[in-house]
Amino acid sequence: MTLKLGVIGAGAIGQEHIRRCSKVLQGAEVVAVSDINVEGAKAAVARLGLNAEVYADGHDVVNSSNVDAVLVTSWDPTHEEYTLAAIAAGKPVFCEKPLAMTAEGCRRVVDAEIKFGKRLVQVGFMRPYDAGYRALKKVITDGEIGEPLMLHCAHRNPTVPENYTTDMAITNTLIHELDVLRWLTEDDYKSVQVVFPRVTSKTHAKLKDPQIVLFETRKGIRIDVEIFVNCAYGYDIQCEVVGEEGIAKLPEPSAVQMRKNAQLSTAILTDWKDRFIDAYDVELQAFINDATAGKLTGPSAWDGYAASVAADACHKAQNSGAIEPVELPERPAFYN
Ligand code: NAD
Ligand code: NAI
Ligand code: ISE
Repeated sequence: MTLKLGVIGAGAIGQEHIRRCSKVLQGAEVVAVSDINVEGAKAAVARLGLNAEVYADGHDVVNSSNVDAVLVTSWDPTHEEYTLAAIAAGKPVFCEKPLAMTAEGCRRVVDAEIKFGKRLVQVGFMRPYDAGYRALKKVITDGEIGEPLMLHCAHRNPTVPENYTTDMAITNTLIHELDVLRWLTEDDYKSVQVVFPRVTSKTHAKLKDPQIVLFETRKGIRIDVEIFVNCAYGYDIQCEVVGEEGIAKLPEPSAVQMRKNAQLSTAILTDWKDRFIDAYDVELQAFINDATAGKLTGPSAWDGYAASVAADACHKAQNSGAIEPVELPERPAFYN
């Protein structure tokens, strides 16, 4: 059986996901695409030579009788609306992160899914599908470094556009760590503080960059994450886990080592599309397989909610400068 996909949002990642679902992965076909920039959507469909209907309104994609499942790859503030629409239509939906702009919005999705009575939502948290993060997690769960005590992480982008603001460092960027570090440590956040170092001259008036986010988890692990989205030199994701008996570090992406002009060098990637290219393939193949089988197993609406509860506390901490509590309610049995 071929799963017929409708995609809402044909920007950077929308086009990437349309390409991989059409040309790389098995068992799916993109039959409908929409974008508020309709000409952009038409151009994306034409470039890939697809036989897909282009709609001006995302709700027409969700409600098309030809569409079995939906990918939401439009701007962050649109995710909640389209995900709720897919649930109302009873269709599986892969929603890029964040699931919604606030925990309250994510909770509406969780409540709608529980009311529907079956999991329909997978959130686009791809890092748990990344081979490097999986290897790092195995070292921890095998007990090779003892109990984790501290994590030192960095999320660096070379540059961001003018419309990227201080709060987006949390909802658009840190949200990946907010999810993957819960998964990695099998723990939840207890409190958070945000510290602003000297500001880089490469940023603009509406973005304080870099930021340091400090967490304490329920088990007492201390985590520091540097978010630096105008770091200039590359796209660089770091995660070091300090345990009782040793230290484990996220592997670097493989790159050829060069000896040339009296230099020893390895290239650093510059684009998120390349850094997690395999993980995006794996997460979406899982979604296609699971949606076809009628049982989703990937990052859930609850995971999206848990990350947003922490994100809300980070926003509060950005503004107060204080240590703010992260209060995640108990997980409903539906998600066990
Ligand atoms: P983008 O700006 O390149 O693309 C977004 C597209 O959505 C644009 O083409 C825009 O016209 C369209 N759009 C906006 N509102 C829409 C609406 N209501 N209906 C339909 N289309 C709409 O952004 P992007 O980089 O592709 O990011 C898209 C989403 O993917 C974001 O939510 C982002 O957080 C997420 N993302 C995730 C990762 C990841 O690593 N998991 C990487 C990149 C982007
Ligand atoms: P983008 O700006 O390139 O694309 C967003 C697209 O959404 C634009 O084409 C825009 O026109 C469209 N759009 C906005 N509102 C829409 C609406 N109501 N209906 C239809 N289309 C609409 O952004 P990008 O980088 O592709 O990010 C899109 C989403 O993907 C974001 O939510 C982002 O957080 C997420 N993302 C996830 C990544 C990941 O690693 N998982 C990486 C990059 C982005
Ligand atoms: C983007 O939306 C992503 O999700 C990337 O993975 C992240 O590194 C970047 O900061 C976001 O803007």
